[in-house]
Amino acid sequence: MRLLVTGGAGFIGANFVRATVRERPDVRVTVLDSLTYAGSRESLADVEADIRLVEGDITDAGVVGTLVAESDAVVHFAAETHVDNALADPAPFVRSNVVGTFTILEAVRHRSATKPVRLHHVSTDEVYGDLTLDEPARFTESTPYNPSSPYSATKAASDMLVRAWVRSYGVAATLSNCSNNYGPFQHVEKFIPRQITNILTGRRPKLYGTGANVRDWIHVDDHNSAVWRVLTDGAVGRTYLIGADGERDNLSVMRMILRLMGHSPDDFDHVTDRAGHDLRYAIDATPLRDELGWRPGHADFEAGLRATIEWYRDNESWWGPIKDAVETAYEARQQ
Ligand code: NAD
Ligand code: TDX
Repeated sequence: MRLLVTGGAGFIGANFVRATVRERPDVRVTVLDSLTYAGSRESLADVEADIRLVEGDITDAGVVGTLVAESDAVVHFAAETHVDNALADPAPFVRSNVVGTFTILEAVRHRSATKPVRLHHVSTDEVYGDLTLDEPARFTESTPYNPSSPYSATKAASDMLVRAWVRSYGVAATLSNCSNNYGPFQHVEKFIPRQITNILTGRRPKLYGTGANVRDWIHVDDHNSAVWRVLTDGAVGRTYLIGADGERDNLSVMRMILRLMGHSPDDFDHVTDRAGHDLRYAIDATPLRDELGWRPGHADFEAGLRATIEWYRDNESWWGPIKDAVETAYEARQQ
């Protein structure tokens, strides 16, 4: 299989590419990534010889058309992904997430007229908006879309484009909406790596608001094994929700990080809350488990978090050069 992976130099994409090279020697991987602040060649350094890395933009119809024409399947991860950045400047989110996905869909549509191309679109549970803290409900594939932030609104728009291209043009696409990922190679702007690297650099961890907000954590390798399962066995046109029953409030995750790193449980600062901060996300992944037989391999969150802390301890050369600039930007927003 010739597989095009957009956003393969980002957090989830790089882990996906590395796992694919490791576990599927029959797959020839091409990565298309514009190497924004969130993309890093170093995340692919030890598989560089096994893949082709093309530095290019998903809104560039020329490069996208050429690469799609050379591929049997496309897994589309590329996006602007940080909610706080979207609140500060939504323009790149509209461009990359909406126009970028449109560009990929058009390339797949045109190529499919002469040769079938399979597309998998990677999306987020944030398209469903949020749940209250005290209800038992979880998101399912029939939960109405109700995005809160500029980020989730652009991801919702991209999902709608994919669904319309399936229905109107017969594009052979699947979609997945996953909960919060954690693991190695995640940018230090995100919650878990930010706190770990704050402690490692002698800064105090930062909690938005009271920390009552709940996220449904999944290890990045479990997200990626589910993406592979959907790509190989999923029904075209279907949406699969990906989650591993990992609901935890932010304060508990903060305290677990502090304990695992040998600090006292109150050794953090409360900072300005995020505007429009979604309260709770929770995924019901029953169809993925029952219909496709998928199971997560990293059900023990504490063990996964401990390994992630070790990874950041051992890989300061990967995150060290960008850490100060990220914290300076947060400080300017009093976060
Ligand atoms: P990331 O920000 O770490 O990486 C995104 C990658 O896309 C980067 O390498 C960046 O250079 C690239 N990119 C951005 N705009 C581009 C463009 N216009 N052209 C080419 N490349 C571009 O993101 P991530 O956390 O790895 O997320 C990957 C995907 O998974 C996204 O679609 C995101 O919405 C989705 N997702 C993420 C999570 C999560 O918890 N991180 C959860 C569910 C879904
Ligand atoms: O310093 C922080 N302190 C804090 O309390 C940061 C950076 C975040 N938070 C809170 C906000 C959220 O409730 O932690 C939670 C997680 O924050 P993020 O890591 O920014 O993730 P989130 O906003 O939940 O979105 C993530 O999961 C869904 C990804 O960034 C998205 O790309 C994905 O779609």
